[in-house]
Amino acid sequence: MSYNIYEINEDLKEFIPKEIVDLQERATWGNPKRGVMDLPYSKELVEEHSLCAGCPESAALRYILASLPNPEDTIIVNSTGCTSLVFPHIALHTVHSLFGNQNAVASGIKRVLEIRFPDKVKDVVVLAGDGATVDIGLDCTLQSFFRQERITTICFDNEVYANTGGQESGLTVKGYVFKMAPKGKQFDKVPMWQLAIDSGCHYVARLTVSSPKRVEQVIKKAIYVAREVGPTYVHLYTPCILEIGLNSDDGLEEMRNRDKERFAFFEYMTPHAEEVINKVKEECLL
Ligand SMILES: Cc1ncc(C[n+]2csc(CCOP(=O)(O)OP(=O)(O)O)c2C)c(N)n1
Ligand code: SF4
Ligand SMILES: [Mg+2]
Repeated sequence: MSYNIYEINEDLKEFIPKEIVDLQERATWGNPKRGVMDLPYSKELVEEHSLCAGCPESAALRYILASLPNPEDTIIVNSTGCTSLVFPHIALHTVHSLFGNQNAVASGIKRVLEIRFPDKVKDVVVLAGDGATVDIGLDCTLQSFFRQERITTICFDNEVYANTGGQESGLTVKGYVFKMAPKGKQFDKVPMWQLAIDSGCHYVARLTVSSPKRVEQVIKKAIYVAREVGPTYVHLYTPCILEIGLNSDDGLEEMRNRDKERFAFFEYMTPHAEEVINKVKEECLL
């Protein structure tokens, strides 16, 4: 669906599903200044989901979708995991790839779109869990960085394979025990944000999703830099409240606690990325 090519015929409006009419009339299509401040007032690109009540992944998804500068021309590539439960409910182009392959699929899509639509900006954004991004998909993730693909990769790090019932991942904290990892993690958490820097990403950020505005800023920077320069990587802490034994209203406090330690806000950018970010700031798009 595109803001520019999509228009509801007034004569047929009464027969069009309300969801579609709402999107046309109250979504923030075509406004590059859209952001999380629009959430209370405009039509969201996701309204329903089947994640656990209070799951921080759902908040992360809302903030990310509200922050995309160009949603009508954005393609989201997803992988299997809890996040994938949300994708059928998103009013955007999405591709569900085989678990772990998401960065390879996104690379292909980005390249084809550049050939097919040379005069249009098409953003390709990968959204996947820690198991998909770092464990099973690490090869495809890093290779896309090495090749300097102009895509943004966002990792939802809940430090566990949540969707399959609680196996440890490379991003699980040392010593943590899960339902299906009873012996406890034997080695330290893999610092994926550092691997991303070492592998050629031009913008890298690590944060929790406790602050919607901060998530917005990071997502916009990552997307603008990916457009102009090369691969960008955003590492979000989205705790699995179910697996760490928290209640549905405890997610925010858990993230605020981690803001002070292993998920303290961290940002890296190359000089070229900084130039792009400064230009975007001058245009008041950040
Ligand atoms: C090729 C392949 N291998 C394994 C699986 C099984 N599988 C589905 S979801 C999942 C774990 C997902 O973990 P993560 O990426 O961390 O996402 P989360 O569910 O924690 O959000 C696994 C191993 C699969 N669907 N496909
Ligand atoms: S299992 Fe964990 S990560 Fe998955 S939806 Fe529930 S709380 Fe969220
Ligand atoms: Mg996970």
